[in-house]
Amino acid sequence: MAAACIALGSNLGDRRRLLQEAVARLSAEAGEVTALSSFYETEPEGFDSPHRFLNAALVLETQLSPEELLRVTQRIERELGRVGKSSDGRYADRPIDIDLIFFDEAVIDTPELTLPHPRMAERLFVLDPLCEIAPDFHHPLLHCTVSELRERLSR
Ligand code: PH2
Ligand code: MG
Ligand code: MG
Repeated sequence: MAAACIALGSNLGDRRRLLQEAVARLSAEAGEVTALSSFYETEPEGFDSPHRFLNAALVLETQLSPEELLRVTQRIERELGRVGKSSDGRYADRPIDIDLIFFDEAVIDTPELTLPHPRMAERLFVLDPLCEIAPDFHHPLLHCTVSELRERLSR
């Protein structure tokens, strides 16, 4: 059994319902959701959009491998209306985004999957919710905890 930390975001449509539906599907199809953060209203970061995000994080206890979990999260994104990601590397509005942040202390770097998530340490919209539910989770490459990462980022 592994503990995965997952970040959720939505800035299109009924954001709260979409986040709740993503949580329900993850717990039905991928394992047991053992912690769920509050929902955080955030400004779009890294791109311009009038649509604010709701962001959240959860901890999932799972028997799946990281790659299997990725496939499940990508299928749930499609089922909840996410259309192809931007090919030019720019961010776009989306009804749902489900990102793997940690999978135990696994370090993975393949074309499909990078763990820990390579930009998590720069993102308050990931660190704030994660800090609420998993402050002591250890980053296997930065060798510090989520709450230490959160303290390094000033508002
Ligand atoms: N996700 C991004 C880029 N920018 N900004 C906010 N506030 N919340 C997000 O979830 C988010 C973002 C890429 O996935
Ligand atoms: Mg993302
Ligand atoms: Mg994503």
